Amino acid sequence: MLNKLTPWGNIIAWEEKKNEVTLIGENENLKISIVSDKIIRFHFSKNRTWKHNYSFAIEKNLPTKEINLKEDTDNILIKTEFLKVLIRKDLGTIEIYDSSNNLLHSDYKNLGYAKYKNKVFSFKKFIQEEAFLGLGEKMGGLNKKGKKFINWNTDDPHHYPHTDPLYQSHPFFLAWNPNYSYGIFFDNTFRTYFNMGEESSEYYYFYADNGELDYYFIYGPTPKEVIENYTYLTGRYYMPPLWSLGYQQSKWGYRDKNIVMNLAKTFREKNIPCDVIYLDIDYMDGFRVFTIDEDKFPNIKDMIQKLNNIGFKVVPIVDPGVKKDINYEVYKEGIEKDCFCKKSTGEIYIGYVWPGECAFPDFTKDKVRKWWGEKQRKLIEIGVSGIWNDMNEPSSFPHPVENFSKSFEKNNTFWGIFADHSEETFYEKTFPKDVTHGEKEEFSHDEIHNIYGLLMAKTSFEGWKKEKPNIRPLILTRAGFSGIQKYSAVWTGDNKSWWEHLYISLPMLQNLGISGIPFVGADVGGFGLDCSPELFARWIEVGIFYPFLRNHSELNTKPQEPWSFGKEIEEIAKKYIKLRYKLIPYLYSLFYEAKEKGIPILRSLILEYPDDKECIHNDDEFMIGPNILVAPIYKEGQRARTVYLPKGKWYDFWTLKTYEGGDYISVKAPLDIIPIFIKEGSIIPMWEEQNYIGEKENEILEIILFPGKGEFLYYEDDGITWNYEEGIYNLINFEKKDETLKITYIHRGYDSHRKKFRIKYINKYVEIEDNKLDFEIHLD
Ligand code: MIG
Repeated sequence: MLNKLTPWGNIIAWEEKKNEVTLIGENENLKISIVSDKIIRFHFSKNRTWKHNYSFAIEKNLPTKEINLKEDTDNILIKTEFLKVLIRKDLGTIEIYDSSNNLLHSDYKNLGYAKYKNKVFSFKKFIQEEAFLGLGEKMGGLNKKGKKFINWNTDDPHHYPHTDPLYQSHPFFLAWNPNYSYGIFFDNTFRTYFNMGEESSEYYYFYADNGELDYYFIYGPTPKEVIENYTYLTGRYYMPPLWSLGYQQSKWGYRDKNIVMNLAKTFREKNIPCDVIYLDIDYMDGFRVFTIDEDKFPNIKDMIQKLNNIGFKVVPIVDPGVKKDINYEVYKEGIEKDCFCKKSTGEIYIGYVWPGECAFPDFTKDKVRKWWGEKQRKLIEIGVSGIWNDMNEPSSFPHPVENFSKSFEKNNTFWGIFADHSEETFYEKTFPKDVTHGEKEEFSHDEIHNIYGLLMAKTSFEGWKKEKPNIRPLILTRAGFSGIQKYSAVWTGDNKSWWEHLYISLPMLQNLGISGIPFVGADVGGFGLDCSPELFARWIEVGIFYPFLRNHSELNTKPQEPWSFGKEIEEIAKKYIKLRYKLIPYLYSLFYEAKEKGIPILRSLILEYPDDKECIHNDDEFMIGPNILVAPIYKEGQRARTVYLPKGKWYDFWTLKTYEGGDYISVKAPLDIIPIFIKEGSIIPMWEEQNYIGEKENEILEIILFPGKGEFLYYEDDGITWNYEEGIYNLINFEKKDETLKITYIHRGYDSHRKKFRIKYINKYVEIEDNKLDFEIHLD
């Protein structure tokens, strides 16, 4: 195949203008700009022009730095504080070195940029790439080396080990070895392909079906710094509303008011904490978006008010498909205002989703985003606290859904077409190829497809902000693209109640985190099929560590609420959900780090121990922040497991037994125990248990200390408003030396309910009033 490609050729000349170097190649040109001393952009022309001088993922104007360039007979050399980019004139090969002249990254021969018809390629030579991480939401383990992937947002409910693609596209990977990490963000929204050594042991490559070769080389050297730099480009998540860190309950089939009210009452009667109840498509009138089925949900505003009164928030689903029904206001308006996607012939594209024939909003248009945002008012007025965006790949069936679901139930054949990826299959479950987007039909669906979900989530978020400027929403989305984290939380779609899917959530969420998305979760208990009692117990044990914690399941599956599996499992679920609520101050502080630096809450061990190879191989463990290591049980009947503990001392969370890390240990795990280990020197802020956020004033913040030295940055704000953006928050640094604890306000802007710290250290409590600014206490 390689010989079919046209390389960009040798370099003939170069010119520099406004912090941008243009290298004139034999066949194409390359613009290089320096975003920072660690981020370099390479943007190649296509047919000697650059049409794609915009980005859907990077929404800010990137500053560029002055370029330090030197030329000799053979090479062009560009230097930043940390990097040297060397371009060989004869072949156009790009090599990147660190400041001590170690080769970090290199093009493969002259194929750093090559073209074949509309496709643009970049081939890279294997240097020391021992692992590839990131790439968003993919099946398979943590390390993507030796595998290949396609990015084309797809509603595929199977999630088999080889299923690809799924709902999200993140053309970003992090290349790791024990000495350094770097990342590449390929800023191209067309179908993109990543072959990470599946074809060759000499090279790996990525390409796109169309668009331009525009990518950013992102240096670490640590994995965390790569993520920080990547999210500097694509953006970071805001502080989530505090209640969204609570337990959330959902099911397709909560189909009337009584069911919902009884559900809420049961949580409170059983004293099982819960903050959110979801309304799936059942609440709508004939699946018409922004309507309510008044028969099943009479006076829904009152229902939501009653739920709010007992501590529940309500989040409804919003799908993009608008039922084709001229008597239906949203459809009528959409037609009048020219809001729907069209075919190249100019007629409105009609597909099939739950409501039957549907038109789909074109979120690339400003006026459509504004219109759809305003439509949300209807939901906001009845008192919802967030918006759940589904089907936004966009998913659209080629024939009516009734037929579709029948054939699906019978033999699954329809979905099977995704087993092979011939060109046509890409369009079987979404818009056809000839749909266009944009004010002047300037975009093909091929270009917009992967960002449809991103634009919808942006619309939901921005629409919300206009309607309720000072209340943070929970926006949840199934589809997304790089940068989705600016707007939304992400759940991993239609998994099944399989042990394999409990396992797969572990590397999948780690890689989503590495891809810049901190607020992630999989449906606890599994969406499709019936969950067994044991599987539910094991899933909730790990689920309380998912940043986004939601139990959700499909219509007509067996009940999956925490009490549906008998008393023993109910007690286990209760114990763990309560533990989740105790950990919320810790989790919320980690969200501050995510907001500031993009560092995920749920972390691959490699983020904390970047030079420890063993961490790459143990993707069935993860860390929550820097202190808590979780080693889930994900096999039926399993009552013990081996755990890899990185170097240092560790404490068993349950028994406080000490372990020396840097080795594998074996631990028992009876049904009600998930192995959890705490790093020496850890400082973990906790609240007392509560049934929902805000039930208690939390006047006491417990600070749990473990022997050894450590530090933790604690964050707090009102958990509701955007006032933190004006400095209304507190940041408190806890620093533990061997026998002293130093407490320092880094920022004091919020008058919290907290009156005391209760320091817990080896079975001893010390209570201190929080009325002095900085102080140090002696623990002995
Ligand atoms: O075609 O709204 O992933 O969470 O319950 C199925 C019904 C549509 C898919 C979502 C799932 C949701 C379901 N939806």
